[in-house]
Amino acid sequence: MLYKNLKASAKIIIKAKELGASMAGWALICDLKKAPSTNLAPKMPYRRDEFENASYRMDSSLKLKHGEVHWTKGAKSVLAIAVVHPKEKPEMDWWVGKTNPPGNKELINIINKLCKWIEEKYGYNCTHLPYQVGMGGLYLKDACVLAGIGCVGDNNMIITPEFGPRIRIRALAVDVEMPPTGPIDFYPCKNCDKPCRRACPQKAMDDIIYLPEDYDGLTKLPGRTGVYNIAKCDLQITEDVETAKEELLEGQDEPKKIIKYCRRCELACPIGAG
Ligand code: B12
Repeated sequence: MLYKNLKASAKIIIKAKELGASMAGWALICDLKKAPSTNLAPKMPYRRDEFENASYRMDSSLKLKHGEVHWTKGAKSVLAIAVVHPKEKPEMDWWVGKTNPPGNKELINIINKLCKWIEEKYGYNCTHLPYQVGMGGLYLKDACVLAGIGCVGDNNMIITPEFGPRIRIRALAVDVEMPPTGPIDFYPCKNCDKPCRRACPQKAMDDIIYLPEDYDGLTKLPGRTGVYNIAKCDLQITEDVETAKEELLEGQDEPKKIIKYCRRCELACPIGAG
């Protein structure tokens, strides 16, 4: 069954790269249903009220509970794609008003084109998954691990062998089973002295705040060992919004507020930094 789609799965990965993806890989929905974030997120205590109506918007028609994933009807596999966000191109991540940052637009564009191509070439039902879990998306980092794109590093981000954590991710789902392309045997943080954790201005990775005994014995916890504190990290995100300054960007007539979200834990990682 899985073998049957081997050729198509490889060709779709090649096409994703032709369209601009830096990396791409397949994960099975049945594996994602058992993955750490899917199971831990609904049990996590912290969610700022604003999460529901601001950046953590929920689609009320989906009637999802906190942290719950909406599994697209009939979907069997997910293609996770990653686009590199190098340190030298910080603007890929900048938010000007509510306009999607250029990097996000690039990902959306690739997935849109890829969905069209897959449907025309193979006749599979293809769903462009939203970014927000509450809007019908899924936990993209777990998808990346299962798809072999990288591992969850000690900064709680996906670390890839080539680009380190400096990637952004998006995904599509298809209604056929594709052979999974991961996980891979890669974990570069073991002997690293963790500049990522020291770089955090909110000290969001200094203490263990999740324990396996509080989470049904789950050993794959935020920041790998339970150290990643969302509330503290989110304080920085809020501060970044509040302190955003007006700048005149190329091609614009007047200065606009640009939100440059903190990336210190990401940029401090030596993997793939060149
Ligand atoms: C909500 C959210 C946030 C929130 C809360 C973060 C959080 N961790 O919950 C806030 C606003 C604080 C945030 C911050 C950031 N985010 Co954010 N965020 C998301 C979002 C929408 C959902 C994440 C989520 O809720 N995860 C669920 C919680 C329960 O799990 P978790 O803390 O991530 O921990 C899990 C993993 O570590 C995993 N895990 C641990 N070990 C192992 C081992 C294995 C084998 C597996 C499978 C899994 C696994 O299990 C843990 C749960 O048990 C995703 C997009 C998406 N749809 O997935 C982007 C996303 C994760 N964020 C991203 C980024 C870039 C950031 C920031 C750098 C900010 C920025 N400049 O954009 C920081 C980095 C924070 C950090 N060090 O983790 C990228 C990550 C890219 C990458 N290389 O990993 C994503 C994928 C978005 C994208 N478009 O690419 N984010």
